[in-house]
Amino acid sequence: MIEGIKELREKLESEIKEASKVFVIGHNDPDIDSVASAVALAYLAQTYGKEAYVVIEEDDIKIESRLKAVIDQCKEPYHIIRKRDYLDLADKKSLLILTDVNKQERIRVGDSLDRIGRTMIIDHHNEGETTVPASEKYISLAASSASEIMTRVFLNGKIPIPKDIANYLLAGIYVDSKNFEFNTTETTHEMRKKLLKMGANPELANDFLKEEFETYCRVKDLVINGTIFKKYFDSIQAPVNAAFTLNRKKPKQIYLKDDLAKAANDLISLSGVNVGFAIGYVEPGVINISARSGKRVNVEAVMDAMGGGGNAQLAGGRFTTDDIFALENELMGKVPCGIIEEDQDTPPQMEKTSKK
Ligand SMILES: [Mn+2]
Repeated sequence: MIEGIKELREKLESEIKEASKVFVIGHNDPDIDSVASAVALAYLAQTYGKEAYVVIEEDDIKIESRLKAVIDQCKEPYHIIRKRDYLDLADKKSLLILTDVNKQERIRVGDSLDRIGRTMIIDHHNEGETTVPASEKYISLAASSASEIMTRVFLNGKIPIPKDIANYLLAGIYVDSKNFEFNTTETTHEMRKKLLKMGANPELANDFLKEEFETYCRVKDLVINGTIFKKYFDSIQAPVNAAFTLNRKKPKQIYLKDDLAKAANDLISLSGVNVGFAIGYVEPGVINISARSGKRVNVEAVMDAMGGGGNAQLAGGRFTTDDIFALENELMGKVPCGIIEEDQDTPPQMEKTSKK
């Protein structure tokens, strides 16, 4: 494990210079922190004279508008490519850098890691069983963001940061720290000041925060206006209360998959709700269901019966259909598949908490 920023900068320099090409990847469902730190790394590799690429394999529709604008602006100067290009271009002498992520299932090229020779990780998230084996890694849980780490790398190397990248890094810090409320240290503020002095635009960062607010409103609106409750009586057991959310006024409305996950989380946080489902189109003709439950319903069993999957408390599925109400009806019929019998002598299920 790399300990300090100076060592990180030196390892980056030597690893990049040794490599034939450099590929950078952030986590699935990109956010401004993963994108900003990734383009900053691609730029760093360019300054060392290396061919560098950022792999972003997301359908445009799943990316929010401001982030999409950033990705579009970065496409040419920082060589944003798709996974298939990575598969074409990568070789055994290539270096892959993971930024803002360290787990195999959270990156699009997780199944094709044998294509490259060496791997580096730069992250601010906990490691786990599926952390990608890396030649070098720097993981700082104290850092607000991968953007903060990358800002420090540039400053440590006295490498000038282009204005556009300074803008993105500042936005990455704003969003990941939720406007300096979370994981914020003196260093976070120091990096903010340095980026502002370099001419970074705080308005762009604010736009991203505004987008967070818009997402919040979109999700709350869906939950407030689209939720109905249904009780399931299971013989002598206490009733199971299920909540179903979908946009009943504009059923064809397209949502981000993440919106539905957030809505389902909201439902299960309501007192008295044992299981919650958020249902919405993620593209025309394709519906996503996000399911969450407490201890009385196994949503894996419910979603399994629907043709989806997951675990006992967090599950979901993707369905090709144009009839959201028919799908909801079918789902309502499948809820009993997951109701856990009270009087069985089975040990209580382990509560699985799952964080994005
Ligand atoms: Mn981050």
